[in-house]
Amino acid sequence: MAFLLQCFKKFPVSIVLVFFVFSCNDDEVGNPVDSAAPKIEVVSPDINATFDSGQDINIEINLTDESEIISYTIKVINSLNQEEVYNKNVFPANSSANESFLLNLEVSESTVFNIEVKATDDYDNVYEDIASSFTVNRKIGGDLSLDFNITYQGNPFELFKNYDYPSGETVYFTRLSMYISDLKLNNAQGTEILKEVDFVNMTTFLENPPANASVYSYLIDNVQAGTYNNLEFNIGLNNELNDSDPFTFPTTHPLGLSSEHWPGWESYVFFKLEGKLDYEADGTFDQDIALHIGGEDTFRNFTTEGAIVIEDQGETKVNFDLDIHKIFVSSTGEIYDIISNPTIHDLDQINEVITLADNLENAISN
Ligand SMILES: [Ca+2]
Ligand SMILES: [Ca+2]
Repeated sequence: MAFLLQCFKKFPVSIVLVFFVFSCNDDEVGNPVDSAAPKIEVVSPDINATFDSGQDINIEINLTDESEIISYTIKVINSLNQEEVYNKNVFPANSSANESFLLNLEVSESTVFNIEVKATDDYDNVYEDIASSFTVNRKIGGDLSLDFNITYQGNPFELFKNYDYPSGETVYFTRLSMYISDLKLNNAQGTEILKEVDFVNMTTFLENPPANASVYSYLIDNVQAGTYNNLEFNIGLNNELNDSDPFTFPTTHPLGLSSEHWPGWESYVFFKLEGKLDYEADGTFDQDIALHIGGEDTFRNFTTEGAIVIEDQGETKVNFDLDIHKIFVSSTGEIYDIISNPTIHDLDQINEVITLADNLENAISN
């Protein structure tokens, strides 16, 4: 109002009116004729409707106002982790609007989703609320946990802890990571593919594992219930996956991790065990260790024995032992020469890589 009074003081009325029409926003002066916020009607789904994971959900919302809706935002938010699964902002400049879209949501536990709407009319009246909610139930099936009990000569394995190397040196380790691929369950009816490829980095877990045992659990949700003859996976990538170019994948994809790819070998690094070596076991660590496995045909297949039963809504564990010490000693007792080949970084070390891959195969048992 002070601004308007200024207008009247300075200019003749006719000029002020023209000035007023072009420069003074109509919702800032006089008495608003509209004091009600826009009205929101969620046509679909019904309030508190329930859906199955992976089922199409049709969402339809009508917005109306006695004047004009200048903007609205519709968000659908996962109430458990606050993730926005839908977010749209519109400037309709109309007294009504309709928003209709399809969502397909997959969840591993029963989850409430909130439809949050904010709508503003041209008198600055605002509707901002949860307009409706619905629930998505978890998929039918069970959880499968691959539990790797990681040891060094029978003791729980952890990083930054000194161990005796089989030829008398002292070692400690700083990193353990691997690719797994073609993870599947087999039975007479066929094959249930659980994971084509994944990058499993155990490093953080092994820096500070539980005191009693270093059991790393790799969890797969929503596995089709049934009785399976065995579970199968590779450590490393089959040759076809290994021909991938990391730069053609997003960095969130396991094959998009360029730091896990060796351009010189045209291969991903299937397995990384890194640390330090103390030659004389005198307390001073002298040499970096980087035992990397990769290259064509150096992936290794693991197949479990005994039936695996997946119960709907249940959790099934499959136990593996991984003895790190066995990576350095072959099944015939030959010790890996860590003094000559503490790091793998050259194409002419393929024999050492194959030795390590074979030893790794022998180090994992089910
Ligand atoms: Ca209104
Ligand atoms: Ca030393």
